[in-house]
Amino acid sequence: VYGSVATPFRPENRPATLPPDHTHKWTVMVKGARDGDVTHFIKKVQFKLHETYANPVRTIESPPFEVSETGWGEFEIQIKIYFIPEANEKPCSLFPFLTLHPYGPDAEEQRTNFRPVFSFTYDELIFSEPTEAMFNILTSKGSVVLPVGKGGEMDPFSREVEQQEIERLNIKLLEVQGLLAERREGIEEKEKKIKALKEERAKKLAEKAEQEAAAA
Ligand code: SLL
Repeated sequence: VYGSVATPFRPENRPATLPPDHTHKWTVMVKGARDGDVTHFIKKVQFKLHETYANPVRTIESPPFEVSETGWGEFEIQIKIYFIPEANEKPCSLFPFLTLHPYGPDAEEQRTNFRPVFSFTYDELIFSEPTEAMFNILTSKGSVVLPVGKGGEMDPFSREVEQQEIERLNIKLLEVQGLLAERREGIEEKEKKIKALKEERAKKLAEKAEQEAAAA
């Protein structure tokens, strides 16, 4: 699970030492689903922040794999996960967008009440041809499956949530297919009209040529 949580400062508890344009504090992180241990296969995590930050490349060698900062703007964070040497794997890159501002139907309420903004993604790392050492390390920890039931705000992902997402996607897919079919029909009709007009025009031209030939 990776992503960010950002909280706007309330005017009354802004740290006095903060640069005046910093509006939010935020944390970006990489962690196991439901806080499951990932240290048996992750060696370190590198976070590359926007270049407006001092020392934008932050390398975290032990959990929690996270970086906390304050700032004023949103940007894409470049994350690189380095695996244990036994894995013999290249680092894995992720590009979450640091989200500071709420959006959606509750945005206004969230903004007025200085609520934290969560932006997290669940993903699965697949090692398709692991070294034997890596295979043993991964399997000795038991198999990793998406949990059942509700998680927290930083980690809401579960099999139910995945199923709901699949259903939402299927409904939208059907909608798109319907729209496509409609469009296709429209195009076919127009093509028929074009064909008819072209035939009519060819006929008229032929008639005109005939009349001209007769007149000559
Ligand atoms: C934007 N393209 O214009 C983005 C850049 C950069 C945010 C956002 C730095 C804080 C500091 C900070 O918040 N950078 O001064 O250290 O919105």
